[in-house]
This record gives sequence, C-alpha cells and structure tokens, in this order.
Amino acid sequence: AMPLPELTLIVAATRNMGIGAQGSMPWQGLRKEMQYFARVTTRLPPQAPPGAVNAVIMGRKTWDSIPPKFRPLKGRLNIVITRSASSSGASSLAPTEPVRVSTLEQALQLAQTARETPLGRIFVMGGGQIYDAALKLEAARRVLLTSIDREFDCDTFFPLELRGEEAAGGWVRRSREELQTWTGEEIAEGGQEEAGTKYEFQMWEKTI
Ligand code: FOL
Repeated sequence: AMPLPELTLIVAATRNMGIGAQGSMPWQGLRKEMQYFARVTTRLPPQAPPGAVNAVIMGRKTWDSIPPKFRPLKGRLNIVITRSASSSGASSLAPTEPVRVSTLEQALQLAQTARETPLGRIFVMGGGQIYDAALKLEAARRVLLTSIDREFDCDTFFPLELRGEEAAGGWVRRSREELQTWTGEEIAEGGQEEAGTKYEFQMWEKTI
C-alpha cells in the first residue's frame, strides 16, 4: 500500500485543550486568529507543483459549524468525513458541496489520488473525533496549535496535551523561527492579543 502523506493538524485550544462548546467554538472575535488559519491552510508549500491546492479534512460537525457563506473553504480541497457519505464523486462537481467520505483513511486516499489537481499540504481541522483518529496515524507529523491563554467552558477537547517544550508520544515544540519558515507567516514575538484574549501560535512535531 502507498505510504500515507504527511498530515498537519491545525487547532485553536485553551490551556486545558478545550476546542469547542455546544457545536461551536467557545470564543468569539478572534478574527486575526481565523485569518491566520485561512492563510496557513491555503498557502502552498514552496515546492508545490503549478496549480496545486491544499486539502482540509474535517468531520461533519465541524463542517456544520462553518458559516455557510464561508463553505466550502475557498481555495482548498474540502473533504468532509461523515457516516452518511453518498455520491462523493458527483458532489465534488458542485462548487458548493465538499467531497464526502466515510473514514479518515478514505479522506487521505482521496487527497492523495484520483485528483486532476496536484495536491499541496494536507490539514486536519477537527473536530475532536477526527483529531483523535488522526493522532493515531503515523502520518500525523505536526500540530499547528494556537494556544489560547484563557479559560472557556468547553465540552470538546483536543485529545493530546501540548504544554511546555515536550509532550507524551515524542511531540516536541518547535521554535518561532521554524514555525515562520514552515508556514510562511511572520509571527510576532511574545504572542498575540485580540478581543481581550491572549494567544500564541505554536508548532509541534512528532519525533518518533
Ligand atoms: N485552527 C485554528 N488555528 N483556529 C481556528 O479557529 C480553527 N477552527 C477550526 C479548525 N481549526 C482551527 C474549525 N472551525 C472557519 C470557521 C470555523 C472553523 C474553521 C474555519 C471559517 O469560516 N474559515 C474561513 C475564514 C473566514 C474569515 O475570514 O473569517 C476560511 O476561509 O478559512
């Protein structure tokens, strides 16, 4: 079987890794954070072939949580994992519909093959159940974490505690310079603040 392509998980989480509450994100007004998400998931890696696009893989609940006017996320191949995946091939022809598949493995296979458009990076953008499935795969090499320095009531969590410099399972935090190089973003030193909320852009990589 073909080796799975490298996966990058992208997530914004509170100190205790909370990512959601009652079907949406528990914070509001982190507009620059959302714009960072949009740029980072859209920007192609330096060596991407002409015409390539990145893929964003998400669960059905995350798809539902995106404001309809932003769906599908523009300039990216949107792949939605749902137990009621039907005619995924046909739906990909309609620009307002994402590609639907039943498992994360199918999403990765679809991202990798059966495409006329070459693929750039592959991002997993949640939610909790999909992050959990992705983290079990060898292919999950990197997490782009926005660490939100505030408590919010959450009922959904990122299933891996990323704190300090190292975390269980061989995860290590990379430097701001390495994050800048990988994302192509200019990241301010000492974190961000927006709507009275402090947060920090981080990059974690799996070393084992
Ligand atoms: N990762 C990070 N860092 N921040 C997030 O907010 C985030 N959110 C999700 C997954 N990973 C994340 C899932 N939720 C949109 C809405 C909800 C959502 C993800 C994306 C969305 O509407 N995105 C538009 C930007 C719209 C805007 O500019 O306000 C996009 O084009 O990406």
